[in-house]
Amino acid sequence: MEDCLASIKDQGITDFETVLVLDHITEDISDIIEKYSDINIKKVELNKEKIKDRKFGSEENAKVLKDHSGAAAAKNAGIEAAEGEYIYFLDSDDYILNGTIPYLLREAEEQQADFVYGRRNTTWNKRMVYLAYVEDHNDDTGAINNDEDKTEPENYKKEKVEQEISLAYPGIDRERLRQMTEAYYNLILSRKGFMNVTLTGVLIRRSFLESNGLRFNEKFIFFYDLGFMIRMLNMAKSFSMAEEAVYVKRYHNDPIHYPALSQIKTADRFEEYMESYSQARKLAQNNPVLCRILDYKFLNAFVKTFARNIARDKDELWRTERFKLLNEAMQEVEPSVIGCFKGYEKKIVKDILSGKLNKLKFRINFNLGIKKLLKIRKRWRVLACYLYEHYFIKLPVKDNWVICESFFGKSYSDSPKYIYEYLCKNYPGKFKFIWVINKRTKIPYKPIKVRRFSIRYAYYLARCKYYVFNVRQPDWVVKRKGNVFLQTWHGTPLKRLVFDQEEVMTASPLYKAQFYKHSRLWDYLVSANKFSSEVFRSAFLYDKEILEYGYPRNDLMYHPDKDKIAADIKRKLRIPEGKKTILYAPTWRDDEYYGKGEYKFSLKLNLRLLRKELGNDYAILLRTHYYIADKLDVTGLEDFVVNVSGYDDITELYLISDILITDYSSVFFDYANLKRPILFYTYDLEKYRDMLRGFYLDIEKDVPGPLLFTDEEVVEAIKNIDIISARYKEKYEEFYEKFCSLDNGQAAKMVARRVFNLE
Ligand code: C2G
Repeated sequence: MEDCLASIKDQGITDFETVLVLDHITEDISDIIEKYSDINIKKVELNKEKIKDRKFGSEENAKVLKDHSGAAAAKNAGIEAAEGEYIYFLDSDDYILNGTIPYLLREAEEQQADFVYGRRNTTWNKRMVYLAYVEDHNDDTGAINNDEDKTEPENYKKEKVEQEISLAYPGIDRERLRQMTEAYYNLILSRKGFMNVTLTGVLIRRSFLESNGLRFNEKFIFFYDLGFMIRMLNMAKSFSMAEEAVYVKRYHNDPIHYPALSQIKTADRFEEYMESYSQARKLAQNNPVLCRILDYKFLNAFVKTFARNIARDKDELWRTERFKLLNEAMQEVEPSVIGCFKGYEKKIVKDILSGKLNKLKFRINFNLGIKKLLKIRKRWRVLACYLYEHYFIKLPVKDNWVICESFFGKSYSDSPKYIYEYLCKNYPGKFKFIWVINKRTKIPYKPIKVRRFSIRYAYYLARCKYYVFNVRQPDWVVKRKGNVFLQTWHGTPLKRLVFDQEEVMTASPLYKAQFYKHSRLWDYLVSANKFSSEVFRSAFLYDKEILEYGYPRNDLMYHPDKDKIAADIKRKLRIPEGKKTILYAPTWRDDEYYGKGEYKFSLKLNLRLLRKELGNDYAILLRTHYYIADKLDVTGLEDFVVNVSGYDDITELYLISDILITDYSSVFFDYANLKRPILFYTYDLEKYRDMLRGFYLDIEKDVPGPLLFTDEEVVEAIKNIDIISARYKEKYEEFYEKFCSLDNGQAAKMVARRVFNLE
């Protein structure tokens, strides 16, 4: 709600009121109201008595929405309370771009319009991130996921719209006809074809609402604004669009706790949809343009969603009552709208029209099959998943098969590596191991190697009893009887995780929902310290067993021969003898990505300066996070910088480093086991902490080294590293005690024994 109110505050207008309708909320929001006192807030609380009589349509809806009056009632109460000349509805989880209201107002005044609508963009980002995006891209609409698709629908030309308007408004004068045609045409075009006839982003003249007695139908929960919109469109003498006004609609990326209305899944959404559609259709009867808009919307919902439900043999209702409902509604549809659809879609509409259920089912299934085949041709992973779901899953689970995966098969590393090596060494022959690895890597003890998403990968996922993963498993993996899933995770968290993050800004808005689903499969979760255990419980909503024994991946740092091992690694990496090494291992940035799991990274550390100042004594090991797709160019610096981004195991790199530089990566929790100096190069601290992620620690107070913001500070710190170590001695010890004291070289053993039931 803060984002919403802040966006109102930034509109640059003064003569307005904010009617805040509270639908039986339980939180105390007095602080927020006080903070935004200058936007003239008028609180309206919905009637507690009325809620008892609230009808939800079904028991299921009642479960979801109990204790609320619903969005329709809230909006109606808002209208009653509003005193201004215009009304603009803004849902408390959405916000508007700066200047939106003034743009709409200007348009309404200039056109003497009954209502004016703007554009609507959808996003899952919070406002500051969105605005930063808008600024960065020099794009005044911030068109992330823009709803718009300005292609002229075939079969629906401007002349046709004009013709129909003159039918709907007999006697309309030429100028008005031109205006209306423009308005309708824009409405149709600017909303993804005819799709989104919705109230969001519309400024309405209040006298227009009042004189027509327009209110929302409180019986509806999800599709309450359709009838309202249709009546508005039908009754308006003129309406128009303000291009620059942008309503930003936010999807919720925590649909588990806070689903948006559109994300609530209840069984009878369909019935409500149909009822709301047919009511709206009746209201639009005399207006052919509106009928077409509605019909198009309906057909689209049918071909995109409903048709599939009929074909899936899951719910009998779809083939009986719902099929009948669809058949009846389809009879009313304007034949020329059906003409807007092509090929397969047109055919299934005709099947419904003629009531041929079996033919329809066959056609849909056939089409889905073809689509899958085409996908398989393009991507093997679809085939792998298909085989997993249909065949491999039917083969028996093998009791001694273990599948290990670290960082999505990008390396042989991390805790799975150390648990695996412990098992191989101490229980030879007891297990058969499968390692997921996407490159040619030598792995000791000769496991079976498979590539992630290959057919063999799917095969072993289905057949292994044990899973040892340090990241999440693919979405399609299910838990089979007997499966034991050991999730080692990959770091003590500084950055907030999943459900502890206010908003997730990764590439997928469904992140929280997916994470929830995936983590339900885990049986054991490894944690390096008490702090992590507590975080994992809240961030992952994890309630099964936690193995709090330290990190298996840190065992190496307690190896009796660690100095000899380090010398070998240093030689292997050709680091000149006598030179000290600095490991620079930054993390990734949530908002800088090419696509899912592929992130950008621009190096902010001035390596040339570092070489000039420190080149005689030091070499730099440059290590990007495993998500980073960019290959950093170090040409010309080969004598000073070794790019170790492709090196498998970062623990081995810790061993050979005299100093660690990082930013917000969890690497410092592990590195602290060595008690060597750590520097934090946090050039984008404010953005990262306050906008992107949020932290569990107070980084300015709790970490065992200084925060540095410029290259010069980094150079100075390295030159004075002994002074810094002395200064941080006490803090370092405290930090070690809290985060590293469980590590003692035995974690792999402890974890393995517990999970694999070993003596
Ligand atoms: N890592 C690495 N090189 C880097 C950064 C990270 O090898 N330059 C490895 C380390 O093992 C590190 C792990 O990846 O511990 C996780 O990296 P983070 O930077 O902490 O980021 P993230 O993958 O988002 O994990 O609970 C921990 C969090 O999940 C963070």
